[in-house]
Amino acid sequence: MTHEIRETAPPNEPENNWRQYFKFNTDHKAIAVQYMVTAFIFFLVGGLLAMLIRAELITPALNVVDRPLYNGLFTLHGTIMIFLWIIPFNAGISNYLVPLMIGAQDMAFPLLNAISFWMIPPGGILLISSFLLPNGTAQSGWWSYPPISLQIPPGQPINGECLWIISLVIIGISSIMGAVNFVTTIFWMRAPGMSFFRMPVFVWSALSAQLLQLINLPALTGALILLLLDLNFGTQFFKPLENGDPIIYQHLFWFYSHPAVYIMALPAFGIFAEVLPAFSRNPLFGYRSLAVASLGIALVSIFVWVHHMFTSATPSWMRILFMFTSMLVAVPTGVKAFGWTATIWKSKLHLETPMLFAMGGAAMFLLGGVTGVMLAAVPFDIHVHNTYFVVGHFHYIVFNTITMAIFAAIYFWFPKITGRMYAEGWGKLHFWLTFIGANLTFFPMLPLGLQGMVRRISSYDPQYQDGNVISSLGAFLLGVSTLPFIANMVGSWLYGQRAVNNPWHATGLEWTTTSPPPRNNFAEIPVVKRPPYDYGNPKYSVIEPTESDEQRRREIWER
Ligand code: HEM
Ligand SMILES: [Cu+2]
Repeated sequence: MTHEIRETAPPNEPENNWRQYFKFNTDHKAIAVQYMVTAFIFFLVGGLLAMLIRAELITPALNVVDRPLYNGLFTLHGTIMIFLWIIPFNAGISNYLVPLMIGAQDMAFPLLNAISFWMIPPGGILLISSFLLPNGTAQSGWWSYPPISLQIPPGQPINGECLWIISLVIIGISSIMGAVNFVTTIFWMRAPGMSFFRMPVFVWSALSAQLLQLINLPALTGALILLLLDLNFGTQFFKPLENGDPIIYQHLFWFYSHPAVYIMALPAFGIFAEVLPAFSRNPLFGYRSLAVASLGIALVSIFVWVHHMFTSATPSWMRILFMFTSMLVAVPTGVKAFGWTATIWKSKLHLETPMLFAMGGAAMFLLGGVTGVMLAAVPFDIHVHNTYFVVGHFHYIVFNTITMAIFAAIYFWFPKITGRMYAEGWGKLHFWLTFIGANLTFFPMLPLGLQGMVRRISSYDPQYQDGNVISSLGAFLLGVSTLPFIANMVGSWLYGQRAVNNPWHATGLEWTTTSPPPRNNFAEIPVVKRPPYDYGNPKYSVIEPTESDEQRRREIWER
């Protein structure tokens, strides 16, 4: 695909516009960039911790860090990647796209939006600073199960565990406020003619994910506050020796944290649904089913959390019930995967960087999903629970699928966000390093887990060394892969060629406005006359707006 180049800056490009990103700003587009860049910085920190973990695991013996520090490394790695990378990045990309895609001028509550963002950096810095405490950071994994989380590190009122809890509560409140904003925006801010079944699938996915935040996140935030009371204020909600019940914590934790898995994955599915049609120049196959499947996945995912607790003395009726519901998620998920495949089937593919990342991510989701269904089977899970098989499974999802989708999104909307083109060669280099690195890192974990290597250990039996060496080398390659990405992003934003409004010839309202869009997104409120993804369908361009569309447009303009 070739794209035309614009010679001069679009008229709306503010002078020195980088300054807007360092200020308290209520423009959803600036907030979006703030979220995404902040999340990426946390991704680099989380990645650094991962490389330390992999450096320790390259040999069976304990030789790089001591055990408490190793515990801290994997605890903060997981926490950062989930709560400071994927979730805030999704808040960022959704912030950018949702108002543009539904033809709104901003989010429903711009001030609340800015406040939600500004809670993330202090939350994250607080978390990371806990490494500096005398007894170190939290050590009980990203689940923070009691009683372990109440035992180490012990002692003084300000300890790693306490900072971990406080920072997660801050981030949690930010996400709940964000969810209120997204749901309200999608329900009430759509442009004339933008009915629910004209919304792009990305908007459906964002809606489903944010509904889950709204329904499930309060359970975790509440549980964490109880945990803090147990830790520092002498209550015994979760202390087994004092009639507390640690299993209740597990339920509250997974009641949020399984849906969290889909809060992370749904926007990625939405990204695939935008990128795959654009680069195969085909309408999205089964648009309505894919849109509704987002809600279906969200709904079922509320009822599967006990599959993380099959070995927590869970009664057998409960195991069977949750085994069934967990397998049920595969149905709407399968609808999605089928839709993506059928979209690109037999079409002429344009293999630019966003498409490579989308196809790579969607393909690797196959392995992530299939290993998930395997784990949902109780007899299988009992054998591999707490082994590297689980670590392999969820990394095929969180890295190989979701992080790949995030990169697809960054490249795809980079011209829109910055008004400049990225460098294609560097993008492709980034893709291949990432794709190869990701598989080298995470594939060996599946056989290692099946052979019995347990997770969260810093030294292991020498029989597992070969797989671990491959995995560690892959992880270092992933570290290297971010270098061309960063160089490309910074260099292209500063010196890249100017981008036209719609460099990919994509459909979707965001491509009808300038790159970057003006403060209120559109020169005039659009009236939507066509379904999304009408690639190559001339029929729709002749429908004229009706009288009531015009009326509604005037109302919005005057408000
Ligand atoms: C779609 C995106 C998915 C994501 C992001 C995801 C993510 C995760 C994560 C993070 C864990 C690890 C929890 C932990 O032990 O620390 C996990 C475990 C698990 N996943 Fe998935 N998963 C996905 C899909 C699935 C599917 C489709 C199923 C089943 C139908 C599934 C079933 C399981 C099970 C049973 C476990 C627990 C294994 C154990 O701890 O023994 N997952 N998943
Ligand atoms: Cu789960």
